[in-house]
Amino acid sequence: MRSWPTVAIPDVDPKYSLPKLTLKDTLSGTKKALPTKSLYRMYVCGITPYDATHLGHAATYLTFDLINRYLRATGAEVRYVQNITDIDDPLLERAKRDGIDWEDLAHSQIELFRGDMVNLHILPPESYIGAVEAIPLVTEAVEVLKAADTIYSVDEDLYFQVRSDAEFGTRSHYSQVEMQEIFSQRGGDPDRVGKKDVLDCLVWLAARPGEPSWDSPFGAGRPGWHIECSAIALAYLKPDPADDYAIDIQGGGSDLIFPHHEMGASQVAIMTGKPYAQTYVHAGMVGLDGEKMSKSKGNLVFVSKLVAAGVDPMVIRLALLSAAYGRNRMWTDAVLAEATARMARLQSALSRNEVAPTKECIALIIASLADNLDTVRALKAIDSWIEQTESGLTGGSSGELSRAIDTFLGIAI
Ligand code: 5CA
Ligand code: ZN
Repeated sequence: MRSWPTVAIPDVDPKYSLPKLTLKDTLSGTKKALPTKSLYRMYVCGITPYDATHLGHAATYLTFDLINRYLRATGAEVRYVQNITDIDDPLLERAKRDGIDWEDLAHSQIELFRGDMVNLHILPPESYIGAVEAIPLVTEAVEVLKAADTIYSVDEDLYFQVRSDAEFGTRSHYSQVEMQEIFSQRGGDPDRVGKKDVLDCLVWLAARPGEPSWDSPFGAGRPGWHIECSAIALAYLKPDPADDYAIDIQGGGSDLIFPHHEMGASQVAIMTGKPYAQTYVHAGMVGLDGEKMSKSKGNLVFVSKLVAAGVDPMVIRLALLSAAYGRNRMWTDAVLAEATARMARLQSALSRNEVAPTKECIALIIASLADNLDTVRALKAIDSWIEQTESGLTGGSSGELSRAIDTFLGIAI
């Protein structure tokens, strides 16, 4: 699938040293430093193309954009892969509900998403891969799992035996009862008769009447959800045999911790013999009016609607940066109003002939981001600099600060 155009990133002045990036790791529950490397491999779960792009999606991709920007600023290369779940039950259900062709729905939503990503200055993935185009990779991955004796069939459908991975369940930290509950809420089928373990997940769904299907060595059908991401990640990130992990960063929103990322990590562990990721990063959920923003609740605020209403995408970005990425938070009119005011003050301060010293502010932005993407602290540093400038302090370089804000926070002023 075509990715979207890239955004220029200003270089970092070598006088600023960049500490190692630490990120909260879902598996260990602690902050963990990424090792210094010249190439990082990052996989982030992409959209299921309907109801794109709501502010929850935007917040999640912005989180990984900050990681991408920081690692690139260290001089490293970031091999970034994202998928599109362009065939799955929820997409088919939505297309049916709205009386449109599922492929038309997917294509129009992917196009909308691309435009939103460009507007928000989110760096594109190197590989942007749809589930449909990845079907041969999925069937190859299923063959590998089959050879490892971890696949069985129920009628014509193929299941992955999750307990074949001794570490299954250790990454998401839920009890068996919780896992079963969440599994059934998020597309799983714990009650299917014939399964060996209630949590075993579908990797190949045999063709159903009236639904799209593709030929495969296992008969006509379509991919299961979790294997889609494991297969795409391994094929496009190409793990380095010298690494102790298949990839460096695996990410998405916290709604994917279980079952999606647990199942995927188990599949990758079987396929590679290694733990999936060095760090598992999850962005918190963005909600509206006290509720998680979700397609099923229908309480969505869309990036494209805000932009069409005249909101500057950089203000949306600033608003999303104003809270800690890992926490669940609400989108309110006040959040947007605060970001609009902050942006106006920042623009006005940066346009002065004389500005307060900028070096310390830039160093603070860098140190804050290195510390688990602490954007709240980074924005506080910018606010203090604005106050100093407004109070008449001089000696700084507005060009240097605006470039650093662009490089690290992705906000072009
Ligand atoms: N296609 C799958 C992943 S393989 C999927 O979850 N698609 S999605 O369209 O539902 O979500 C796309 C991304 O946005 C995922 O990383 C998901 O975790 C994240 N996301 C969904 N809703 C929210 C929300 N309310 N707040 C923050 N992130 C969200
Ligand atoms: Zn995924």
